[in-house]
Amino acid sequence: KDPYLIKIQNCVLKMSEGLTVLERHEEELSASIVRSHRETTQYRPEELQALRWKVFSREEIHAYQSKSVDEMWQHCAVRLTDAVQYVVEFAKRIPGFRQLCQNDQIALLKSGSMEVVLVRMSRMFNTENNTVFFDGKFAGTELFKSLACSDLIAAVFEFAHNLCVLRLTEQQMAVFTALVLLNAVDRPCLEDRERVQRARRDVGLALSHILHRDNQGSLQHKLFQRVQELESLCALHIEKLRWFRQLYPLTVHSLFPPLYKELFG
Ligand code: CLR
Repeated sequence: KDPYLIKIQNCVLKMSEGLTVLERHEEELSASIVRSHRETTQYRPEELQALRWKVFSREEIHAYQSKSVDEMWQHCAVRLTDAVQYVVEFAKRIPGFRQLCQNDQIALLKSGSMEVVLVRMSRMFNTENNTVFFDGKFAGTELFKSLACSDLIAAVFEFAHNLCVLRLTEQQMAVFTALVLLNAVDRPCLEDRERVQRARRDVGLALSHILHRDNQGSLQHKLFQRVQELESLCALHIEKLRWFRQLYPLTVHSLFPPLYKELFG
């Protein structure tokens, strides 16, 4: 009965207990995020798979291309806002986001909601013909011609393509998008930065936990690279919006969805 041995044993016991408690916490957090993701995505992966044969015809593409610039912008702003609305619903169901004050929730959504829409876009992407599910059918970049921002469209499609080939599981996608949403900790306007930081750390741990459990630890680095691209894509989106607003102030003022203007305007 060596008292030291007993002490060491107790210590080891405590440590292993602590580890499982932490892991259990991560499992619970990811499970909750996955549930929120599933409840707030319009289409399940198998539904999207079944819709793949639906592509726009030449005539339909032509109809989109014949719209005026402001008409097409308004149309896309409405579609984009629909997608953003699902992301807002997703955010509200994430433990750690829910508990933040309203000011910080809005600050995070301003930078993160477009980023999450773009990550989610990769679920709707078909790499075989480089099309995305938009307005009920699969559309290529040419359909967006009358937006007159082909550089943004090309960059957004390339991003979706590069993310799509990583073949994330729905669980990985869910936790990754939660992390993207909580990522803006260096924004100056946050009231309770520490709380946001804590939430981000928890979700980050949950992500690396599931990636390692899936034996896909190498994905972590690839996902971080994608996060940097997201930031420049969103900056480009805001820049294009400024340009458009200068040309068509009234369209933005009276025809764009209020939520779109609140988040990006
Ligand atoms: C994202 C996934 C959604 C469906 C959807 C709807 C609108 C699409 C969006 C996706 C991706 C980004 C998109 C947008 C319409 C316009 C926008 C292609 C596919 C591009 C980036 C242009 C931004 C400028 C507009 C505000 C005019 O489930």
